[in-house]
Amino acid sequence: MASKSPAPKSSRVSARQPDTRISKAAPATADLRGNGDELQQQAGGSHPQLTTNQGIPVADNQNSLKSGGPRGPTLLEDFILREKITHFDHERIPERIVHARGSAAHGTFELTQSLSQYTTARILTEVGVKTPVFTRFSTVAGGAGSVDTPRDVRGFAVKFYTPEGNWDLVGNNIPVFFIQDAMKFPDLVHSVKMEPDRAFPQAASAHDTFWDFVSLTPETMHMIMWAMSDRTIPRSLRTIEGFGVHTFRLLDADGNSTFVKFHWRPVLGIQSTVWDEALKLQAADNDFHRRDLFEAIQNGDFPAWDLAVQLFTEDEADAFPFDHLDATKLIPEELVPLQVIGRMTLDRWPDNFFAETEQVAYCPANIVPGIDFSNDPLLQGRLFSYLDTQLSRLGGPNFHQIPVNAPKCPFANNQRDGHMQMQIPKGRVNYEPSSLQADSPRASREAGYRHHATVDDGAKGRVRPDSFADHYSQARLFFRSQSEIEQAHMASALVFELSKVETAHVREAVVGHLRHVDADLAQRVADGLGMDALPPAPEARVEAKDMPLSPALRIIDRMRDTLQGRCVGILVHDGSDAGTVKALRKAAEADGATVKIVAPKLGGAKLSDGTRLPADGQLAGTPSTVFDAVALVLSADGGRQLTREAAAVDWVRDAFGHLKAIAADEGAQAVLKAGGVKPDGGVLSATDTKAFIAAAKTRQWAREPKVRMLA
Ligand code: HDE
Repeated sequence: MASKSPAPKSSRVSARQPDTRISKAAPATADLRGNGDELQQQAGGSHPQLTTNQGIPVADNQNSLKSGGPRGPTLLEDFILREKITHFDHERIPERIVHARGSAAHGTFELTQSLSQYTTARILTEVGVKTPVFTRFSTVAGGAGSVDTPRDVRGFAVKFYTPEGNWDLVGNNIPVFFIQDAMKFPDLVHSVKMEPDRAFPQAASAHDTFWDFVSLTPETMHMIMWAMSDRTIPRSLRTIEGFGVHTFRLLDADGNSTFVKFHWRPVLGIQSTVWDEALKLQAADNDFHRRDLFEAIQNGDFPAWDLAVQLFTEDEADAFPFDHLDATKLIPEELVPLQVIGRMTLDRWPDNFFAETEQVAYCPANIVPGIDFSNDPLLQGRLFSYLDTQLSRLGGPNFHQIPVNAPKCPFANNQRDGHMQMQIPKGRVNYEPSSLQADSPRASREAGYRHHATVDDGAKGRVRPDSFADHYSQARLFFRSQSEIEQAHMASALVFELSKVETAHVREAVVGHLRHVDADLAQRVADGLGMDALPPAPEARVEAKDMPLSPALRIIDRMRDTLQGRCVGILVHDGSDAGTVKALRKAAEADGATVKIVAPKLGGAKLSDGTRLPADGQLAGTPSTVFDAVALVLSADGGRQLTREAAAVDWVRDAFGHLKAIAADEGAQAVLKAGGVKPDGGVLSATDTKAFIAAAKTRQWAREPKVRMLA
């Protein structure tokens, strides 16, 4: 097209003074040489015409339009360049103030047990129906470009596209929260985000402002116990639990209410990392969790979670020794058992990260008939916040029309216009009541959303109920319910975090609170910090009470011994024994593991039988931190060579330190020795595949005291 246009004046001028360094024959009109066609041969297939956003076909997507020959100035007239750059300039939208970094997937939810006795919600009563879902997992504190494995709470947000509208269950992987009242949320978040004057640390709670806030806000203590547990350093997104956190209501056809708490249980079971491993993963693979979820779905290894509920009446709630409206409290499973009612399976990675994962807008206020809110003051604040933040994040009131946010059932009302209106409403009626148009939408009492007729008759006031005043009993319950090893991890996590706090009085104040939680814990943390004496405990409004312990709150005991969802790395070099590699791979894959080959060069290794085994990862870029168990199959010469390769020595040192099973053959012993690996039940012969597979299904917890000084 452009070549047919007459030569612009400026070009004609420059054509008289051609740039001799490039070509004397520089054409006077737009030049299509080098328009990139020659670069694009490899893709094959048939490609649609590249156009501008106005549909104008583009002839050259490599060169801007210049006047005065190839080295002349670019013309403002170049509407193709301007449109392309302008669009690019606006490609970013504000990231979420919290939960900015996330990964998501499409899937379905299938109800297996009807709750029709308690609710009219079709999503909770129609057994066997597959409801589409979109689920986004996130870290909380870091920015969108931060890493996947900091110590942090994980968001677990599910959008159910039900036939009665979208229901968003916007939860976390921890069943309680830091604060009780929405009024404190901006303070909490400001304190944990990077400090405002220095703009660090990124994606970390280990700094003064966060612990300052904690030390002055005792209601955080229960959540702090969870945050310091291995729950916040998960192995993968596929192995986290999810919780709706707040108490919600289910409503039957007569408007009767039953309280409900929602839980997601990963079918793979819970798995966590150890802290040193989580730290090193930040260097090994920023996208560790995102990549794991992506690869699992691409491989057809679809992650799944059971949805379970805890149901209880108002009378039962009144008898609890805590307030079910307080989001810093959980309801022990031993008190109200969980009932599994369905399963969510994630089976499709989004086609486009921005369009779906970034633009998805969850809102706890998106709720369907038959489910209702409770008076939890944290929940009530959330009902306002999400829509409000999305108005600025997504630029206007029509973001519900973005495909990932739009309901999959018909929706109609008289809301009109606004930025980015994508629909073209027909007719003259955009109001109600109206009598002019037969198909204008009307409300209906039968199908419409009904609220629970809650009666609240107290006085107005900015108050916190007395029933919210016990900040330590459940913190104690959680800590004391953990296994010994988990308690040691928690104490060590507290020591790590507080060691990053520069201000002595903040460290002391936190340890003071810990005395209310558990005297032994406080002492261990004080010792770990090198304190000479225990700081005083602050006055507690309500002293901690001992509650019956809840073993269901542990995770190490509850981890499934399995290779499903786990990855085994095999380190090879030229001369590695082909039979051993083959047998290890076969055994690990038979048990459900993914196997990856690591070699000094990506081209792989020439094995003992002369075959070449390509590597999935180059040794220097594939540390053992990314695997759950490792094997080394090396010839004597290969082993000797790798003792001089720091990446190989670190490979075994870290695998050992991270409590992983290690299989090694004769040739690999030299590397084990160089890495300081001491024989134990988790260090096995590479030819004893059975023993290795058994050990690879779990971590070698008994090894931990030998490799780490835990608090
Ligand atoms: Fe959120 N939260 N939150 N939150 N939250 C947001 O909404 C907020 C809370 C949770 O993958 C924001 O669209 C307030 C508890 C998840 O897109 C914002 C309060 C729980 C996600 C917001 C809370 C959550 C968010 C930021 C206290 C667990 C990510 C961007 C009153 C039950 C959803 C956005 C996704 C996101 C506000 C407390 C979970 C600012 C005011 C408790 C999983 O609206």
